[in-house]
Amino acid sequence: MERVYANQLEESMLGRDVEVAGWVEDIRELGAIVFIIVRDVSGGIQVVAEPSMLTVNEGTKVTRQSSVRVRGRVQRSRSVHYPLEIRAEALTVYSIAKHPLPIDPTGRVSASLDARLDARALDLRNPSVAAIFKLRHHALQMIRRVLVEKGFMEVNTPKIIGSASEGGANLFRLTYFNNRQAYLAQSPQLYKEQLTLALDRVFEIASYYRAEKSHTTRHLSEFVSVDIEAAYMDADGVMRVAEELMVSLLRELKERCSRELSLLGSSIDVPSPPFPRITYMEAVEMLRKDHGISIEFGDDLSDHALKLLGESIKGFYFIVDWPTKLKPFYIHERDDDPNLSYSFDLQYGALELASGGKRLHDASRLRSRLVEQGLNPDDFRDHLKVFEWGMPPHAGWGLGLDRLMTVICNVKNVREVVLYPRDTERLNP
Ligand code: AMO
Repeated sequence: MERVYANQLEESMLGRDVEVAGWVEDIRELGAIVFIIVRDVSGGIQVVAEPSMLTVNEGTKVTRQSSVRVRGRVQRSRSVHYPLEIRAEALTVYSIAKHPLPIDPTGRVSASLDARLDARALDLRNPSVAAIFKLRHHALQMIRRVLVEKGFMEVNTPKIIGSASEGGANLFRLTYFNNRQAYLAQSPQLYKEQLTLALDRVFEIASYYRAEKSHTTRHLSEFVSVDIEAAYMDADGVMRVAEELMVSLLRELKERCSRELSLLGSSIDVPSPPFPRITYMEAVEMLRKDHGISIEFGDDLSDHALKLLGESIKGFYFIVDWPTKLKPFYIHERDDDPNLSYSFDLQYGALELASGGKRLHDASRLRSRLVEQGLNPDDFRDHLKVFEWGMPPHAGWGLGLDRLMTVICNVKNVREVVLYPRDTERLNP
């Protein structure tokens, strides 16, 4: 018999025999009959059974969260929550959930985030938690679709690398390779730039690794980044790609995932491009005038400063034209003022979602910039040689998918939107 999911149960099935499979969410024994709520990934189903069906063998009774299959006839129910129910003819118990369970996945008994992450597989039986990962799944599909439509080719670059891609800090070192230092990739930066030489527009969605010492609600040791790089585009061009991607993504998620969004209490507005753009200098001036904070030219904007900016500028906006010395060696300085660069961060309020810019494509300037930033050009030999093979001008960005998902899902901590987060405190499960 064909398996039916909870969200497929419909009037036309009245009187028909069907099979459902999932976990027991609730059991209510009312004398001669038992109501069992069986839940699957798509929703809950009410099952009416005989009390004897609850006993498995040698007197063991089925418990909440056990895995079951029910065969029975679809009938109308009196429940306000479940207009249709299944009158069980057979109930198979595949495995009994051993109580006490570490958390209650119905969410009736609340648990700390740590306790939930320790029991993540079970936590995902909570419909609100599952909603986050359904949204993430749809977001990934839509991001891929939009970028492919814009002519970007999906690529996979190495995650074990021989030279740092974002400078020396925060690198995870590997000692496996004979006499050679290897690292886990912090980003696909150098590879995605090299690929524009022939493939023109590329994108990659992958995990990256940073030995982040800061224990915040937005930093992880392993995070997923959506990266793009495009030949013959400048910073404005790739900022437009980011705007169009955000608009399409949010519009479609609102249309297709309204149930998940409302479960999470998320009511994000679809922004209309162009997003506001403020320069680093304007941000510094705003912070001085409105909040009395003085920031020296070339200093980074602190968490506190970004929080204040985020209170003034709601939603998505870009901070552009950062001081060159604040940005990595590959960022192109402005033609009219080399102290500033063609760079941007995409913000959502106080939260940095993405950063990017136009890149240097001239080999000798790239080499000098490495030296200026205290890096050894010899370590970048393989990268620098590509720039002598006819490198096109190019630009790109990296978008933190996990951070974006916190905005979409209306949650504060990035760990909520990652299945098995990794940070300085957490390596398991
Ligand atoms: P950047 O270092 O700013 O830029 O990273 C890009 C985006 O990735 C996300 N991110 C993180 N998310 C969670 N935990 C972390 N530890 C973490 N680190 C970064 C952020 C950030 O905005 N190569 C450049 C991008 C480019 O220029 O194309 C880069 O890696 O959302």
